[in-house]
Amino acid sequence: MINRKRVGAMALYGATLLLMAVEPAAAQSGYASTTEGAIRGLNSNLIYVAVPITILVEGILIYTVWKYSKTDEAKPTQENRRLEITWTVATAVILLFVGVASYQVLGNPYVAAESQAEIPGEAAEEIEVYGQKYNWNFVYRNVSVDGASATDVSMTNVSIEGATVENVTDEGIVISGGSVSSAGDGALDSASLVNGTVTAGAGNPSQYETGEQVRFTDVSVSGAAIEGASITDATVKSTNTLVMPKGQNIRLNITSRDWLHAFHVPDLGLKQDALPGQSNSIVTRPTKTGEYQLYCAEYCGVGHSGMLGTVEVRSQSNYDSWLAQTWFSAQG
Ligand SMILES: [Cu+2]
Repeated sequence: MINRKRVGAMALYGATLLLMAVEPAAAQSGYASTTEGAIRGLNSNLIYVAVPITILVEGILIYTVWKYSKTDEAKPTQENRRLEITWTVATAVILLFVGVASYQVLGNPYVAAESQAEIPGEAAEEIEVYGQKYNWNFVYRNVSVDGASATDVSMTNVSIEGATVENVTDEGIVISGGSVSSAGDGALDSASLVNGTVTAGAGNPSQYETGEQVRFTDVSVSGAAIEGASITDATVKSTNTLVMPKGQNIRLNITSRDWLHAFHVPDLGLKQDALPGQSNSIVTRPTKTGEYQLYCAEYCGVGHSGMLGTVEVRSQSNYDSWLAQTWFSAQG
């Protein structure tokens, strides 16, 4: 019943399975994040195992039904120790493969829930995620951006140096050029103002003439275009749109402001409970730019089905300009 060829084939199959188990990273390319790659890679590795087994078992079953369907006198089954040992060992090898492969993915820092483990590559960028009835809020802390541009900027509490007066209107003084710095929270270190309207408060001259070079302190700016902005230690916020840079490790610290929600982005392989009073982390590295659907995956009330969001994965430079534009937009 059992011969050398069969033992050889079994050993080869087992060795292949174990080889695949130790190299799950090979299946990672083409996925939208490292997390999705690890999870779907495991799934396809298990399919490589399951499909041949299914074909083998079904094949034997169909062959047996066909071959013995016309036998009038059925003979009792004889004990076959070698066959029994073969299927026991084969099953053990398969289970070992499933165990090793699964353990590697479950222990992977991009997959493990509550991961505080060291992640490969550079330090992770941290984004706070807040679930609440019925939307998602995101807070990006310690944001530093250099050389960013923004349009339609409104700011208060800024100083402007070396600007030229273009016009004086009822709204304020239209200026061009000049370097801007923030007298407020210090997040804006410097920037060039291309044009904009300023409202000069107390401490500034009351009369301005066209063509005059001016210096303002503590003024409000509206409708300005900004270039070359250097922002440090800023806090940026967004609602229902989570923006992440491609190719960077991101740690999402997920919590809730009221009760149970769950952060779920299937196409990035991300899922984590949002619990009040507790921060659950997941780490990932997006590998493809694009938009991905975010769901709340924990029934949380009448607005649950509408508790949706978008995850935008952008290139690093695109991400930086988004951070700057969003920060400037929040200053007015
Ligand atoms: Cu919810």
